[in-house]
Amino acid sequence: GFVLESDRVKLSLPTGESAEILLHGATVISWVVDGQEKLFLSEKAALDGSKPVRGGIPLVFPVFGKSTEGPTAALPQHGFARLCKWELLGRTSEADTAIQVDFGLGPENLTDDQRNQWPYEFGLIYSVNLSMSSLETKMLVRNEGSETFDFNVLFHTYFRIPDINNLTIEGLKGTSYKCKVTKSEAVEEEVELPVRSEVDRVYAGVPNAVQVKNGGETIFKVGGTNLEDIVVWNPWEGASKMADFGPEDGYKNMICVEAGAVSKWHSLEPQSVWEGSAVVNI
Ligand code: TA6
Repeated sequence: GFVLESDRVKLSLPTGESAEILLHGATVISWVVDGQEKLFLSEKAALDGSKPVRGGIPLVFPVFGKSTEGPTAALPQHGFARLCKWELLGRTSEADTAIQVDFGLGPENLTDDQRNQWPYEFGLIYSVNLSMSSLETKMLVRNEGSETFDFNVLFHTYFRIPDINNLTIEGLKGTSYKCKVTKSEAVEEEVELPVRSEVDRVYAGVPNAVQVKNGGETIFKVGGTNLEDIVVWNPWEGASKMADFGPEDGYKNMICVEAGAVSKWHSLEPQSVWEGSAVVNI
């Protein structure tokens, strides 16, 4: 099923799975499988468009983090995609086992300030595909201008998990990463990476799908196409310093495992298209 409300789209399958996407940021804020919510959404998250959503799957484009130089330096952290109201393009397919909805964003949807901050002619098409045991998010970036531009893309996915103290992440061993907490670089040594304190790492060039495990059992498998990097983030007790993070100990029930193209710039020539997708399997 497909229901359009004033500020969101609701998708559902006859077998009970569902997803909810706000037009604000085209942010997926809910994904339910087997009656269970799979995404973490802060109880203090602003859903009215006044700020990016703290939880769900905010979209990062055209810059990951905050640039201090270059063509994205004027943009706020993580760019504008998560701040804008997207256009609903419609449902592109619907069957008993899967349903897809597409959203679009271009310069016409930006404020004058945002257009001045990043003055390129671009077109984004964001597709969310709900199936019985997976959620696929796909971004198509088109350069509609006459100047080459550089960009990052990332699906900033907040997973809901039973307990951070039982969590491990498999699939990162041998991959080099940059750690923002310790401001260092290293190669991952752990087959199963535990998260028992604040973590904020960009793993560059992750070869295969990554598994998020609870007590040794895989609860999410994160794979994709053309998204070479994985960011792992948990703010730990630092969550209490974020005005929109709640409950205060909610960090115990979330982990961000974010598929993206962020460790280097992707360059897109005029009239070219780039496409990347992330698939999360239960
Ligand atoms: O993806 C990790 C990260 O870039 C962290 O450095 C952390 O700050 C987080 O995103 C949240 O950023 P936000 O701008 O949503 O507060």
